[in-house]
Formats: sequence, structure tokens, C-alpha cells
Amino acid sequence: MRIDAVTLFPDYFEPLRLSLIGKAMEQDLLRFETTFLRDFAWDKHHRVDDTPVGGGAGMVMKPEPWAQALDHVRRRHSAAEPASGESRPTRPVLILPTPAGEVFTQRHAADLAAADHLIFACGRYEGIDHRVFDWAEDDFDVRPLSIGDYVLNGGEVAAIAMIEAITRLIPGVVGNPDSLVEESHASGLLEYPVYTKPATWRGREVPATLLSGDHARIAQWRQDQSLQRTRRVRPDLYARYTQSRHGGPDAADESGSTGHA
Ligand code: JCQ
Repeated sequence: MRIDAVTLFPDYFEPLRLSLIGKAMEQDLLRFETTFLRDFAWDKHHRVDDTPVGGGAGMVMKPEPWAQALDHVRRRHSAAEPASGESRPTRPVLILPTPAGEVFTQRHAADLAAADHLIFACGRYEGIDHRVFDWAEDDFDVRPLSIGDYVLNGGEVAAIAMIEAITRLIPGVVGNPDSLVEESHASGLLEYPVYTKPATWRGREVPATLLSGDHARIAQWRQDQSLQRTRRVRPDLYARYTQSRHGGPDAADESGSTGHA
């Protein structure tokens, strides 16, 4: 997979070169590059923003530097050698981190983990001139995505969160594939509480069931804990889960997909 980030702050992405994602880059499972938007602002002052047409507070990102930068990214990749494990070229996915997008979930992460090329367009100020996205539809699969109902100063932190959620689903990036299946959101429920040794710590016991050696009882206990926790802290997920079990209108399949969240 190739991932590009177009940004005014390429340094934000440096931590991605550490840890699992950095190792995936070394193994060529993943290619990551940043493009500095200001390099594509060709006026004397390298301006990337301007006042909003129609008035209002703040500034809006000008369309031309975005178009030039995105053309550059597309040209660079149509020339490059495919990364290992890639063959068929598809339309690149242009992800726009924005509080005005669909909320990014584990299902989006799983879908996007199968893409050949992701480009994150990291906006600042009040956003990007909307015509950029109309224009980009010709060459990209445009996806405005939010990581939650709050406002950040720019798309970089949201892009990093999405990149981590997506890339850990690429085969070979996370060491143990079982840890992908068993975790929160794979089932549509929150994870059950986990414990390690010692069995007694500062006067607190590990639940006796977990020490029983009875695997069926342990599995049942964990399922009950997941259900109770989900009902208490995420009634929205709980309602969807129970509906899907009772064959509601959007009954989810139970084949163990990584979606449901
Ligand atoms: C992403 N949840 C919040 C802020 C405008 C492209 O336009 C804008 C982008 C941002 C940065 O993203 C977020 C965000 N998910 O704030 C304003």
C-alpha cells in the first residue's frame, strides 16, 4: 500500500516512522510520503489561504495549491514501481479529515486496508475551497472522514489516527493476526476487562472464573462482561448489536468480519 499526506506540517508525521508502521515501511509492505503544500503555492508570498467568499471569520485554503499538489502526487505514483504484493492499479482514495465527514469506524479501517493508494489531504484554518473536492472526483475516490465530534486545528492528527487504524490491518504489519480478530469492535461489542499475574495485587483479586481453567466458562464470562460494558457505556453499539442478533433490518453477518463498529 502507498500512503501520501499533503500537509503544511510534514513533521507531524515523523512519529509514524517509529514502531509497527516504521517496520512495515522497512519491509516494503507500506510506502509513506509527505508532500509539503506550500511548495505548490507559486505566488510571490507562497500563500495557501484567503478570506472566505461571502464573509465570515477565519481563512479558507485556496484551491490552486491543492490541485497542483494532488496532480504531483498522482504523477509521482503512476511513474513509481508497485510496492510488493501489489498488481492492479485502482483509483486512489483521497481522504479528507474533517469534522464535517462521516464518522470513521473499524469498518472504514477494514475497507481502506484493502486499497492500493491512500492520500490524506490535511486542511487547516476553516477548511479547503469546496471546488477542490468536486474537481478531485474525476481522478480520486473522495472520502470526507471525521474521527469524532470535536474540532482540531488541522487534519494531521486525525490522519495519523486513521493511518494507524488502517495500516495495522494490512497482513504482516501486526505480528499476531488473532489479536486483530479478538479485539474491541471486531465483534461489534467493546472488549471485556483483561488481567495478568499476580493473582492478588494490592489486595485486589483476578476474577476467580479466569483462574478456573474452564475454557467454556471463561468464554461465557468474557461475553457477559462485553455485553454489560457495551450496554452501560455505548448504548448505541449495544442496540445495533442486539438488533443484528435478532435479524433486524440491518442484521450483520456473523462470519467474523472486522466490521460492525
Ligand atoms: C477530523 N474530527 C475532527 C478542521 C476544517 C478540512 O477542513 C477542516 C479540517 C479540520 C481538521 O479535522 C478535524 C477533525 N475529525 O478537526 C477544520
